Amino acid sequence: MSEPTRETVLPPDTKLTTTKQRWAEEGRFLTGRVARADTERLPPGQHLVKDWPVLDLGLTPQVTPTNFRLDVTGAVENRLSLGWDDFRALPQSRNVSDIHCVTTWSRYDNTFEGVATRDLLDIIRPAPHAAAVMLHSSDGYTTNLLLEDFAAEDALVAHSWEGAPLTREHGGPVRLVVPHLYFWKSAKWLKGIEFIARDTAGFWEARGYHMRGDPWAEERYSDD
Ligand SMILES: Nc1nc2c(c(=O)[nH]1)N[C@H]1C(S)=C(S)[C@@H](COP(=O)(O)O)O[C@H]1N2
Ligand SMILES: [Mo]
Repeated sequence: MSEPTRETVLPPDTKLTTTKQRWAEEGRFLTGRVARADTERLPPGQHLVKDWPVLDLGLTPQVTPTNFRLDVTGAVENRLSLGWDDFRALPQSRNVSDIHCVTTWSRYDNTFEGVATRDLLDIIRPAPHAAAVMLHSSDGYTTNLLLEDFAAEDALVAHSWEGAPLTREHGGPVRLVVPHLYFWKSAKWLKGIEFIARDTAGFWEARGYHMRGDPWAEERYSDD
C-alpha cells in the first residue's frame, strides 16, 4: 500500500527498454532507499488532510496549452523545446502517490498522470557530468533536485490529477511531482528543466530550506 504503483499507458519502445536495462546494470539513480512499513507511511511531524491545499508565492501564471512551452537545457545530449502537442506525444504514465508538504500536511493516494522523468531522461540523455537539475517555473520560482531524485521511479512531469487536467491553482497545465521529497520540490507551472554540474540552491533552498528535503529524515531546513 505504501509502494507507489506505476503503469505505463503507452507501449514502451525498445530503445527505452535497452537504456533502462543499461541503467540497471550500472546501478544508475540508486538512492539507497528502503521500503517502508505501512505504519511508517506518515513521515514524522506530518498530519493528514483530506482536501488539497494550495501553496505558492501568490502569483498564478496563466499558462495554457496554446502558450505552453517546456525547455530542457544544460548538460544533456538532446536539448528540447516542447510545445503542448510535443509534450502530449511523449510516453504517458500514471501512478498513485502521497504528498508531504513541509508546512506539515500530507495527503494520501493522489493519482497523477504525465510523463515519467525516467522516460524524459531516456530522450534527453544527461551528460556524464550532470549531477543535478534546476526546475524553472513561470511564476519565477525555482527549485533544485539531485539527478537521482529527479529520476525517481514515481516522479512525473504531470498534467492530470484524479483523471482531470491539473487546475491552474495546482500548477496546471504541467507541474513536477516528486513524491519521495517535500512538495516544495514539485514545481508548479513548469517551464524549464536545466541540467547542471553542481547542485545549486533554488528559491526556498536559498532561504533556509534543505537542499534535499527528505520527509522521513525531516530534512526541512538547512543546517547553517
Ligand atoms: N512554481 C511554483 N511551484 C511551487 C511553489 C511555488 O510557489 N511556485 N510552491 C511549492 C510549495 S512550497 C508547495 S507545498 C507545493 C504546493 O502545491 P499545491 O499548491 O498544488 O498544493 O508547490 C510547490 N511548487
Ligand atoms: Mo510547501
